[in-house]
Amino acid sequence: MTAKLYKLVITGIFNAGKTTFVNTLSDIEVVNTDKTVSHLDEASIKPTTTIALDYGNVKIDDNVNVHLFGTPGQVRFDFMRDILAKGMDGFVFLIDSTDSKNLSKATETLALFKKNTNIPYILVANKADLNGLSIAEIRKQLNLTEDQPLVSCNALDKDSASAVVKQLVAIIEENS
Ligand SMILES: Nc1nc2c(ncn2[C@@H]2O[C@H](COP(=O)(O)OP(=O)(O)OP(=O)(O)O)[C@@H](O)[C@H]2O)c(=O)[nH]1
Ligand SMILES: [Mg+2]
Repeated sequence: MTAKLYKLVITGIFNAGKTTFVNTLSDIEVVNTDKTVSHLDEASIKPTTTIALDYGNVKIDDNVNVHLFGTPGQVRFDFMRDILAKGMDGFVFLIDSTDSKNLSKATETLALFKKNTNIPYILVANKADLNGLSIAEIRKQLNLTEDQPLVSCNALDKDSASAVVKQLVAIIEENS
């Protein structure tokens, strides 16, 4: 049987953990496009940021192969999200559970990405290994409906990132 091939986009706001997620999960050497952060506020958070994309690939079981495309997070690269989203089968939206002050920004970005599409997605409370907001708190603050899937993840851990992708693939397959 030929393996199924899915294109998934890993997105979210600045510093959510998108590049880390792709790097941790990929079976192949990843293409990253991180460059030095020029904006002072953001440079105080971390030195580099994705300016175009991250690309990796993972085989999640004998029958399913996944292309992983990580987007930039900075607002000025928003146009790259639309480019990377073309032809996607689903998307992972990472939320930094330790960054409570930017939850409304995450909500706005999610709304932009979901606009005019019924593509399956999964919301992820990332950095679950740190002392951030719980799933219940994020669910409440984002005003999520029952049917919106939200799971926790530690993007530094391959099993944790893999579990997220497996859940999204299950949602895609249920919907197809
Ligand atoms: N402890 C912990 N740190 C994480 C996790 N995910 C990402 N990080 C850290 O968070 C920081 C940002 O991670 P990146 O992967 O660069 O985030 P990004 O979303 O790609 O950032 P931009 O491309 O700049 O938008 C890095 O220092 C990572 O090591 C996680 O699950 N747990
Ligand atoms: Mg990145």
